[in-house]
Amino acid sequence: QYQGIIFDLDGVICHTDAYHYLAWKKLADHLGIYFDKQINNRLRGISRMESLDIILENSKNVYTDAEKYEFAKEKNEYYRQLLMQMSPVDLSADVKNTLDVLRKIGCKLAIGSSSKNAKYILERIGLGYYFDAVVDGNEIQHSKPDPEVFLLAAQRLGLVPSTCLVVEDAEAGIDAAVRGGFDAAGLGDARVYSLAKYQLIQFDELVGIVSRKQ
Ligand code: G16
Ligand code: MG
Repeated sequence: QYQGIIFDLDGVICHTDAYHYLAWKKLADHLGIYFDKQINNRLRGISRMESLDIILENSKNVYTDAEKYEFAKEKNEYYRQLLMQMSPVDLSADVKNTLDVLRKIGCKLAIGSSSKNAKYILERIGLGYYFDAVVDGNEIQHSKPDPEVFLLAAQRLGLVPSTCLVVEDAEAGIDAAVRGGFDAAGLGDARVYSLAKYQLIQFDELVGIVSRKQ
């Protein structure tokens, strides 16, 4: 079986992807830039500044780096206001039970997230001390599709990539996993992505997948 599982956070463990959308939408409205859910899907797993560049593709203006920094800060303030309202209720019973079962059958569990807010989110939903390793956007130089975040997570677990499974909702995240030498399971938006070895309709299907692996 897989020795370790590395989970993406936004869109996998909890639904902060919806909050990212609301916060970017508020910034885009403020700047008078068109933004919709389809554009938002391109931001999954991508860093904050890279996300901003994608949003600004629809702007006629050219902004300085200092202005872009302010916009990213503004978006993060909107986002943090939404995160403040999160509590353990925002962790579904399905996700929590599955994590507990995976741990019980001997898997090491880690988070590999591009987000600089990952530790705060984990605290809000009651998983502050739960994982064996948490690697987030504060610790990496290159965000997904670069494999850095997952390679560091595997290293922290003391495991090699071929013995770990990555669980992702973003194509960029599945690309990162495959480039790093990991098998990947796709959820939500990334479920139908061809590079995902497993397609998850429900989170608890992970238990079967992990136990079946030779
Ligand atoms: C997440 C989201 C991305 C977001 C990124 C950075 O990554 O999927 O949409 O842009 O983190 O977030 P922050 O602005 O909080 O640093 P992941 O890897 O957890 O899906
Ligand atoms: Mg994600």
